[in-house]
Amino acid sequence: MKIILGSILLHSYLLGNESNPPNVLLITADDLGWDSLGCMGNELSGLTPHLDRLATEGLLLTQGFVASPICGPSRQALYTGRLPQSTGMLGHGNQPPKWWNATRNNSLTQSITTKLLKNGYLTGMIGKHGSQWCQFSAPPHGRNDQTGMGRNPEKYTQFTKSFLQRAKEENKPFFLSINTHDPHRYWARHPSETIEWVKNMLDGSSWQEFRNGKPYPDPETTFDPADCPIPAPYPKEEKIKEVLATYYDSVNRMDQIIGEVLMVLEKSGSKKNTLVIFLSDHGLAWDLSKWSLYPSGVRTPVIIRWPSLIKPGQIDSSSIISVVDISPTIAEICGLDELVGTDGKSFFCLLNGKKKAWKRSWAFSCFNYMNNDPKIDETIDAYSRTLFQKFDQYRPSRAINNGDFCYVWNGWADGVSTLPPTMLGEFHSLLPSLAKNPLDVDYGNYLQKRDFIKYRATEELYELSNDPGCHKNLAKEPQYKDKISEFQKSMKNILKKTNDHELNSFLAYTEKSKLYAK
Ligand SMILES: [Ca+2]
Repeated sequence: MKIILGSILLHSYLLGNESNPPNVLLITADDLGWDSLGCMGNELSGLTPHLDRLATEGLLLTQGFVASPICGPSRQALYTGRLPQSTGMLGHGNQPPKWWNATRNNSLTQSITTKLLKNGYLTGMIGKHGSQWCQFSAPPHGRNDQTGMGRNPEKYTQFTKSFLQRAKEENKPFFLSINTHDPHRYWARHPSETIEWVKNMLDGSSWQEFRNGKPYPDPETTFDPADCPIPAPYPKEEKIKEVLATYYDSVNRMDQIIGEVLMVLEKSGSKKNTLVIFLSDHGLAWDLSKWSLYPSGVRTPVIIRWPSLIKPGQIDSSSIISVVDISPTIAEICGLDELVGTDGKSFFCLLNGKKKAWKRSWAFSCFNYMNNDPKIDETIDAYSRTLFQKFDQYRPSRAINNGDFCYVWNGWADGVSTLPPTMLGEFHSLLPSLAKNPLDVDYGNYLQKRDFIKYRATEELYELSNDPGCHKNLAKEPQYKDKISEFQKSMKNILKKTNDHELNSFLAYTEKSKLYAK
C-alpha cells in the first residue's frame, strides 16, 4: 500500500498540472559500439546527427552497461530488469537450459511492457524481439518482411505513425519499442549480403525492391575509410578502416531510421510528454567486442529525453547504470509499482537533478551460452563445473565494470579450452594476413592477440584510463593485488545475491588463487 501511494504521489509531483501519464519510446540499436556516436566522441563527421541532437535535448549517460554481450539475454534483461542468471535466459537456443530449470524457476519474472499494458498503456514493438514475458496490445512487428530486415526507414515510419494514431484514437498513453537491426552484420554492401541471402532471410515473403534489389535502401553515406576511427581494441591498420567504413555506413542508416521515427513523434504533438530512451544491446560484431565483457562489448550510451522533466544539454559521465535499471526507472516514472524480483533499481534521481542519491558504483555483466542446442541440452540433467568441457557453446564469464577498471573472470579459460568457431569473428580471421606486415607497431604481436582471443585468461583486470582497449592484463601484477581482492569480493556478493550457478566455480577459483599467492 505504501509503495502504491508513494507511486501516486510521485506521479502527481512529476506531472504537475499534466493530467496524462507519460508515453515511453524505447529505442535500441543492434550491435552498436559505445563509441560509435558523435555525441560519445566519435569524430567521423555526419555519423549520427539525429542521435546527437536527441542527446542535446536531454540527458546523455555515458557509462551504461548491458547485462550480456549477445542479443537474447541482453534484451531479456532490458525488459525484465533481471540478470540472465535470474531469468534463466542465458544465451541463444534452448533457454532456460534443462539443468537450470531443474533447480530454479522464473515464474515470478515480469516485464515492463506487460505491466504497462495492464495499467492501461497501448504497448507495441517493431524490429528485434523483446522477451517471452513481454505482452503487447498487438503482435509485435518483428518479421523481416514487416521491417525490411530492420533496415527500411519507411517501414518504421509507417508503423510509428499508425501506432501513435491508434493511441490517440483509444485515448491511451503508449509504450513503443523501436528496434533497428542496423548496425548488425552484414554491414552495408558486404559481399555476402546477396539477393540470395535476402530471399533466405525473407523466407518466401515478397518485397518492394529498392534500387539495389533489396527490401531496404543502401545507406545514404559511403564514408571514406581514411576518416574512420578505429575503436581501441583493434590495431591501426588500413584494412581495419576499410571494413569498419561499411560498419559506420550501417550506423548512419540506423541513425536515419531513428531520426525519422523521432520526426513522427514530434509531428504527432506528443514530444513533450514522451520519455525517449536510446541504448544499444551490446558492442559491435567483432571479436573483443560482441561476446566479450570489456567495455567494447558491454558499455552503451544511454540517451534520455523527456522535455516535461529533464533539462536539455546534460551529460553525465560518472554515474554507472546497468541495463537492469531501465525497466524499474520506467515503472517509477509511469507510476507503477515495482517489478517483482528485479536486480536493478530506478535511477529517477539522475533525471531530476538529485544525482547524489544514486548509489550504484559498478555494473555486472555475464556471458553464458552462444547457442544451446536442444539435443545436447536434453542430455545434460544437472549443472557441473565442467560443463564447458563437454559443450563448447557454454563459455561462462563474469565481469564488473566501474568506468575506471574492467574486471573479468572466465570460468572456462583453462589454457586448453577455446572459444567455439561461432564466437571467433571477422577480426580474428583478419589477424593472420595482417600479421604478415603489421603496421601498428604499438599493438603488440598480432598472432599472440589471435591466441589470446581464442583462449583468454581466467582472470583479467584492465585500467581503462591508460588502456581503454583492454590490452594489458594486470590481474597477476603484484601492485594490483588489493584491487583484485576488492573486485573478487564484489563478484562474490553479486553471484551470491543472484544465486548465480557459477558461484561455486568462482569461489573455487578464488580459493585456489589464494593458495598460489602463498
Ligand atoms: Ca545484438
